[in-house]
Amino acid sequence: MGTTLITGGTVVNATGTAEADILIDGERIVAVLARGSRLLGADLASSVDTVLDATGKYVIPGGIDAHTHMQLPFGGTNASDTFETGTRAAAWGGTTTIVDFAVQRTSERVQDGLAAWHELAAGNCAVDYGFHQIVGGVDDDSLAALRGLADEGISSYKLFMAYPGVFYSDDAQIVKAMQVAADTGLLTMMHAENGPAIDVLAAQLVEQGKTDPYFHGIARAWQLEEEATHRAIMLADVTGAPLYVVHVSAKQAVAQIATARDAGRNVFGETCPQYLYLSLEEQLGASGAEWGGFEGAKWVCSTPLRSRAEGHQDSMWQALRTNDLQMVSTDHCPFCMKDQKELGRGDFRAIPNGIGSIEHRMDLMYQGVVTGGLTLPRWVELTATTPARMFGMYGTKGVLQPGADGDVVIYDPAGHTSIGVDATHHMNMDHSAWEGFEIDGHVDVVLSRGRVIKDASGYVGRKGDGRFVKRGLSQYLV
Ligand code: DUC
Ligand code: ZN
Ligand code: ZN
Repeated sequence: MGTTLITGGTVVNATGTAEADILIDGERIVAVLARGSRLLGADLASSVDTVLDATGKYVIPGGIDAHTHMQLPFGGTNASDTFETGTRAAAWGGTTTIVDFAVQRTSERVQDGLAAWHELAAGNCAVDYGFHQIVGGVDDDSLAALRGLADEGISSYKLFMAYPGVFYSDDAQIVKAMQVAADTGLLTMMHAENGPAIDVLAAQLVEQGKTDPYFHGIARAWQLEEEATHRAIMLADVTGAPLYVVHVSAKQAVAQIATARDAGRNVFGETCPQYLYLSLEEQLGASGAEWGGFEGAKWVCSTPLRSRAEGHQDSMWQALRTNDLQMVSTDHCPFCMKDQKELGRGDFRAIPNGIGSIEHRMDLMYQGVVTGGLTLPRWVELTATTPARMFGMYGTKGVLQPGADGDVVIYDPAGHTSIGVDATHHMNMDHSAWEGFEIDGHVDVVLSRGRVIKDASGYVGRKGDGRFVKRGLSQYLV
């Protein structure tokens, strides 16, 4: 692998920008050298093994997508990206670390779920990967297993207030799990939607013949996200556990998080590109058919897309600016239309929930910079630095500094990216929720631990390049 000099670019960290060159030796960054420094110049460029010219481009830490679901079992099928295909798509899109969710369901053992996830990922990933643990069945056995998770480098776990009978935890189970988290330093990630109420509303809609995908979003009303978010915050408060609310989509849920933070509570929230860009209205208007027809299944995810007229998307952008929300992950959970989403033809409840975006997150969020809503450092903070801090990887990941892994993206602001199946994306999906998006900016070169894995010729890495990241505790614990 040798030494690499990335020269001529604008280095962007969460702390600011600098005209600087980056020297990588083996897998690690060894120097970030202000341009004009006497250490630089012809000598250094001629003595390294590889020089990458980043003139006119941004040099940023590799993206960290802290919410992905490769092969997630859901609704009788599995998410369509394997660790091989999904992490390769990540590499194409400038994401060099993912944190995926190992799965435990009622009556299964956490240790077995985690071991199965290690087996699925090991030797198959194009980029580095870590795991959170889904705990879908809180009982004495899983609570005991939670206590050992941090030692295995799994410093966060997810509970669901939705999906009764599958992943759902009731309030008593949530309190017990949060007490363990408060004791051990685990970060509780919460799917905050009132599942029992949703299931009643969904059944009533289907009984009325309202079976199209559009009604998925109607059943999952914002009130049920707001209520669950508030309840999660209060349960976290009473147990002393820090809380991270995943895939926030309702402006009222953001307000709950903001109020909690203003009151000094250790509460955090992420949103996803789909809640910034896509809406119920598009889902409705997708095909011209009444209620949008089955085409709308492409946009079925949970939490659901929300009404643009109600201002949820604007509220997400604002919250990212004001730090009421701290991160953007994808919740990458792809399903094909054929044989997968189609399971829910005639009953939206059977449509597997999820959108695939792992390849597009860095580009989509760069649009925030293009439109002036985000600064360059905030772009990096939302997509790499805070994920590293939040999930115990900062220092080696999420920042360009000596000692950090050589996870680096050269991003061309003058480039252009066309998104979607027709533009040949690399996710294992037969459609795209993002078809037709035209993006200013382009991921030119991607390095993972010092090795170029994507350049102008395309993906040049290998399956198995990615390593398991044993994560430490969140930096946001107090
Ligand atoms: N929640 C997720 O985080 N991902 C997929 C489905 C869901 O409900
Ligand atoms: Zn969820
Ligand atoms: Zn998810």
